[in-house]
Amino acid sequence: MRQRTQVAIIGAGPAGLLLSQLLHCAGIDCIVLERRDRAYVESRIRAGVLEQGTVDLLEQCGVAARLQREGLVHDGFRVALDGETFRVDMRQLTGKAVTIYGQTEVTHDLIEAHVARGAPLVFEATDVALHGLDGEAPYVTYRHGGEEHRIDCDHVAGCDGFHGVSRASIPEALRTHFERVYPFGWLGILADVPPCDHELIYSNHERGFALASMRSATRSRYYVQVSLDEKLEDWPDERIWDELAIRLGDEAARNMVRGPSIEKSIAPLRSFVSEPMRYGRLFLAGDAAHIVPPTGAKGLNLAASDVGLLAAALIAKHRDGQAEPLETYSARALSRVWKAERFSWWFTSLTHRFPDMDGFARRMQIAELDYIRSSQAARTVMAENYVGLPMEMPVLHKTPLAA
Ligand code: RFL
Ligand code: PHB
Repeated sequence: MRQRTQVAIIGAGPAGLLLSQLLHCAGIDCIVLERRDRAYVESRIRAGVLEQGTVDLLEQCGVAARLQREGLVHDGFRVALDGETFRVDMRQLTGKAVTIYGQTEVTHDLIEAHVARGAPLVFEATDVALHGLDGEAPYVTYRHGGEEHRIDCDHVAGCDGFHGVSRASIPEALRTHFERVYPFGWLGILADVPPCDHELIYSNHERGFALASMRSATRSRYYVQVSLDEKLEDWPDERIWDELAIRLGDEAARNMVRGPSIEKSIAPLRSFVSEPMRYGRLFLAGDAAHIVPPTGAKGLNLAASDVGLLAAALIAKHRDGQAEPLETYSARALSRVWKAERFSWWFTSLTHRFPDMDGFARRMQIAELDYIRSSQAARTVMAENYVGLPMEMPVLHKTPLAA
């Protein structure tokens, strides 16, 4: 079957789904192709912290009703050093806050919005291949339901994550990769128990990093740093709770409610950027172009900020005939990406135990944490990055001309 659309979007993660929803609101046609089935896409447990800019984008395209009802607004977070905590008051330091709302919920709401408007969203699209990206008439081929399909389009948005086909479609000689692979991972546990604190706790402990997070008032998400050779089967729930109780400190341990895990997994940590984020008529957004370690809660938010920029640029081109925003998309996106990479790398380095860490390196961490605790200027820098640097918002509707 052969189809035509303005923008072919590869990947139905948060980046692809949000882009499609924003373009739809601006009256631009697109088709989303996703390799997995809907249940799989909706069940991946990942991010939990939304910057205000991400919430604004979701609001702008009409998918924030449940988020407004159920999201938890957090004005601050805690940082612990060997069990002693201090608070970073984001609201007081920056006037902004973050919203706790799971990536699974964001994805679910976006898919529901697509289904409700009968938008073209193809799950289980296999063998997706991109063609003619450096010319005037790009097209995408894929298999679905045992048939070959072809979509002719004006632009392709590569929103297919780190392992997708989009970045790999850019000739190797034209892309440069920058990478740090960390010598540890995060073991995450999700449980239907109330959180141990009303805010998140990021803990630097002699035994390694730990994080107390949540999805709601009755669902908790915790992480402990583990070495890369650890096996999930060596971490029964009780061992994780015991380790959390040690690393998060006495107060958190006292308030921690233990319960059976409903999800448990180990994720490696990586910093990665591929430059540029454009090749001809292909534009990359989200994890397809960059990865951050989860410490700064930036991955999903960076995907959203790329998409805000890309939507604005595609709207400028398709609706107003302006080419310049698309021409400069990669450079503008990368300038924000690198700042989030820097923050995520810094926060990871400050809070984790590195295998080669000597007494000097440990004391540097302690001194820096103590400095942040005692300096409002330092806490302001941290809070400003955590709540998110400014994002560009696309204008979805033309302002009516004054009568
Ligand atoms: P995704 O979510 O990986 O979606 C890409 C989609 O593309 C599909 N795909 C293909 N489709 C068609 N053809 C192909 N050839 C395809 N190849 C792949 C995939 O099936 C998938 O559906 O990328 P996207 O949309 O860019 O979104 C990025 C975010 O998912 C990611 O950055 C965050 O989850 C990172 N992250 C966090 N980010 C935050 O902002 N705050 C957090 O608190 C946070 N915590 C986390 C995280 C990531 C984690 N893990 C597991 C990596 C915590 C963890 C543990
Ligand atoms: C989460 O709740 O999954 C979460 C929260 C904050 C982070 C990373 C992950 O920095």
